[in-house]
Amino acid sequence: MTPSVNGIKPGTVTFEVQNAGTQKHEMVLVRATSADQLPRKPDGSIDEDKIPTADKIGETGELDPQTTKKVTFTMGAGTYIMFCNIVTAPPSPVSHFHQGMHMQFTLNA
Ligand SMILES: [Cu+2]
Repeated sequence: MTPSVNGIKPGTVTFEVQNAGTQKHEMVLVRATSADQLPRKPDGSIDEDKIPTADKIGETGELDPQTTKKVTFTMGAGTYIMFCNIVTAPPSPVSHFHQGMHMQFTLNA
């Protein structure tokens, strides 16, 4: 993930999310102080049900390869983690989060 978040301010923020890869991805946005503190499932993905509702900002849903989606969220000042929470199907499930598909940024008022 390579977000362009420099210079954005709290308020209404629009992300143009591009899946430049060859498999499905998504972008989930939560308020959190670090990726390490997010609740995990045994498969290495994030247990989104355990994240407080107030900290869940939004998500794109699954994006097919080579597609783009615009999503708009209302965001206050704070630290955020964006991540892909897809786990590829068995027989060899791989958590994209566990593979490092996450990125932290901060919005300063
Ligand atoms: Cu992914």
